[in-house]
Amino acid sequence: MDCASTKEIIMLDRRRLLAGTTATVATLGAGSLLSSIRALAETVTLPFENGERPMAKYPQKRPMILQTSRPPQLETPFSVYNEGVITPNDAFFVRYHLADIPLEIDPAKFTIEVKGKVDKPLKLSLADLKKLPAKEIVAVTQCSGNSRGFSTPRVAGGQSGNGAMGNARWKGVPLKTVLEKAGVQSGAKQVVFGGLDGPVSDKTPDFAKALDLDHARDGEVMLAYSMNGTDLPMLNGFPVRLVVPGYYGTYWVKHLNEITVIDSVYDNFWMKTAYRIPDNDCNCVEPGTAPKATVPINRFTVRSFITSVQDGAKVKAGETGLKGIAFDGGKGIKEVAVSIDGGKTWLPTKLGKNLGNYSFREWQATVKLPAGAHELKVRATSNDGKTQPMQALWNPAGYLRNVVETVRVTAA
Ligand SMILES: Nc1nc2c(c(=O)[nH]1)N[C@H]1C(S)=C(S)[C@@H](COP(=O)(O)O)O[C@H]1N2
Ligand SMILES: [Mo]
Repeated sequence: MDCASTKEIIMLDRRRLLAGTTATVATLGAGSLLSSIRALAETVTLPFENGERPMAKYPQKRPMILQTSRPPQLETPFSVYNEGVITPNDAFFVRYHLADIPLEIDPAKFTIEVKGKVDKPLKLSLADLKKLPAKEIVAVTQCSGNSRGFSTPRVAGGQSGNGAMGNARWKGVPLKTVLEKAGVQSGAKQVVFGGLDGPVSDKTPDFAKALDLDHARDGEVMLAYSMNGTDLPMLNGFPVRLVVPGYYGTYWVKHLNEITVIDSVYDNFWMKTAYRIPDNDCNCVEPGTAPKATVPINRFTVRSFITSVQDGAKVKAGETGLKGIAFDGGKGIKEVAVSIDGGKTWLPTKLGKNLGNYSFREWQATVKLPAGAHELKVRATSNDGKTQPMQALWNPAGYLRNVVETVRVTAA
């Protein structure tokens, strides 16, 4: 997508908007990317208290669940995960922290600065970046707050359902290559990443995240300029974002334009105060209590979902096919089991094609459901033997939710 086509999409949407079939989001100014937003008459109800959300249509997106409009936060309707293991770009969730997001970016003028403790500071254009050897990886990104709405007791923060995750094929340049080009100086400890978006008020801390130098140079962390074979959608970080396989979305800095090598541990608000988890084996605490010590959130815990049937559904008694997805923080999925009796007994499932350890892995099973009510459960185990708890673990920010999921159905 180039700049012109972004505008086309905006104009297209505005034309539809002027057609006046739906209500508009009145608080947003005219003439911007955001003015093309349409709040739709349709709503969805996420399965927790105060779960009702409007659907909204944003540029380059199909109707999505609107969490907030300033900044834009869109959740993927859960049925999308049943379409396939790759999440389509137009259904990929959107999360921002700061309302001043880029509305138009000229890819011909866009540059990424590499600076700080390097021998040779760089200013890379998009064309420069695309000349470097590229790599592809299929990887999930998931917001730390994915599924937070289910936290019991409830916690502050965006009340997301399970749709703040997505799996895409990313193409770009390993960060390692770029750091080697700049020449990291001895004594360097971390690399800090900043994007084009910023706070509306100068009291709000700008969004930036850091990775340890070894992690930044692992050859997997990459500067991605392509998502599922095409340019990144504007709202997912056009033209370049950081891809940090296996790590929570907070590190996947969008509209990445600043890479700074530092010789200390970065301690801005987003590293030192926000996005931290209890520093213990379960990264959890007794519900309602505070952890003694915390560490920055890092790798995903192992999760799995049933996607082919929704909670509360009526199904035909007898043989039924079940299907879903599983993923973890990068070891890969060893097995997925399902239960049709609320977790008393477990049945094996067949895993789908392996797209790599960072991807969603499809699973399928055929089960026999006698007439009556059933509690279906799904539980994944990763290649390092980690599995999902039967009872949800709790932490004050509602992160890392990976309880065994339950889908109640009635067979008749
Ligand atoms: N520039 C920028 N990058 C960002 C953020 C942001 O607010 N600004 N949010 C992060 C968070 S918390 C998440 S979960 C992911 C979401 O990526 P997506 O919007 O492409 O789904 O982007 C990350 N990168
Ligand atoms: Mo996030």
